[in-house]
Amino acid sequence: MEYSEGLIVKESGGLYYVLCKDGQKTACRAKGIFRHENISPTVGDRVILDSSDKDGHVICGIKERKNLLIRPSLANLDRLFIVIPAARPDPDLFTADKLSAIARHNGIKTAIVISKCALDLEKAAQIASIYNKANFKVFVTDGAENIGVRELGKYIKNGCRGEISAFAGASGVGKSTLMNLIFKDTARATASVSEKTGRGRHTTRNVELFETENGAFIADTPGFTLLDFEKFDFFELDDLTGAFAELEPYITSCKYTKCTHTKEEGCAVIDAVKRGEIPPSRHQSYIALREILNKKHPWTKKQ
Ligand SMILES: Nc1nc2c(ncn2[C@@H]2O[C@H](COP(=O)(O)OP(=O)(O)OP(=O)(O)O)[C@@H](O)[C@H]2O)c(=O)[nH]1
Ligand SMILES: [Mg+2]
Ligand SMILES: [Zn+2]
Repeated sequence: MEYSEGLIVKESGGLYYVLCKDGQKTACRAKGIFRHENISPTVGDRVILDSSDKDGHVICGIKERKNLLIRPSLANLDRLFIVIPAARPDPDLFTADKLSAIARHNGIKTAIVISKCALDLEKAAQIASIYNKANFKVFVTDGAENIGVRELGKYIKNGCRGEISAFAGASGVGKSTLMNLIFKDTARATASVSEKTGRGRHTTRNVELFETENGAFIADTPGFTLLDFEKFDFFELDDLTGAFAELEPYITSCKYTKCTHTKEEGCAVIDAVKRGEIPPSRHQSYIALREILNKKHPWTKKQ
C-alpha cells in the first residue's frame, strides 16, 4: 500500500479535492467506512490517501480534528471573519452574534468585517462601534469603492500564516467580492466567474479553501440565513456565558450566584449594559439565545 497526506480544499458531488504535500491537487473519493461511522470528510480535514486503490487516490483516514463547524461546513478552523453588510441585505446582528458564539465555543478566533460600508456610512460606523466595544477586531470595507480592502488583505496575509480562516455570513453580503479583490492573484477570480447562476449572480455553492502566497488558507463559503439552534446542537445552555467573551468579567463579578443575567435587578451584566459598557444588541442576542436553549431541553431546566 502507498499512503500520502493532504488537506481537503473542496468538496463537490461526493468528490474531494485534496492538496497533497508535494503541492499537487487530486480529486478523490472517500472509503465507504466513513459512511458506516457517520463521519463526513470535510473541507479543512487533513487526510490520509491510499494511492494503491484501483480507483486512484482514496481517502482512507481523517486526522484528529481541532473543531468542526456545521455552518459553514469546515474542519480545523483557526479564524472566522464574520461579514456583516451595512446595507443590501439589511445587517442581521443576531445571526452574526450566533456565529461568533459558535466560533468562540469552538476555540476559533473571530474578526468582524463590515461590508458595503459606502451604502450606509452611518450604519457601518454604528455596527463597528458595537463590535469594537465587544472587543472584536473590526474591519470596515467596501468592495465597490475599494475601502479597507488592502488593510484586510494585509492582516490575512501577515497575521494568518499557517492558519485556516474563512469568510462567513449571509448570502449576498459580499464575501466572494472581498475574496476576489484580496486574492486577485489566485485561482479565485476564474473560479467565481464560472459559478454564475441563471440570474447572473455569483452565488457561492461550495466551501472552498484557497492558499495565499505565504501559506495562509482562507475559505470562501456559501451564504446562509439560518443558524438554527433548535435543530442543531451547536452548544448547550451551560456553555452560553462562555460564548460571549465581553460578558464574562461581569458574569464572574455578578453578586447573584443563580443569576441568568437577563432581567435581574442589580445584576452586574445588566448594570454594565446600562452604563454603556456592553452593547445592548449583544446582550439582546445573549438573552434570545438563552431563551432558545432553555426551551430546547426542558427536562434539564434549572429550577
Ligand atoms: N454596492 C456594493 N455592492 C457590492 C459590494 N460587494 C459586493 N457587492 C454586490 O453584492 C452582490 C453579492 O456579492 P457577493 O460577493 O457575491 O456576495 P456573497 O457574500 O459571496 O454571496 P453568497 O455567495 O451568495 O453567499 C453582488 O451583486 C456584488 O456585486 C460592495 O462593497 N458595494
Ligand atoms: Mg459568494
Ligand atoms: Zn447577573
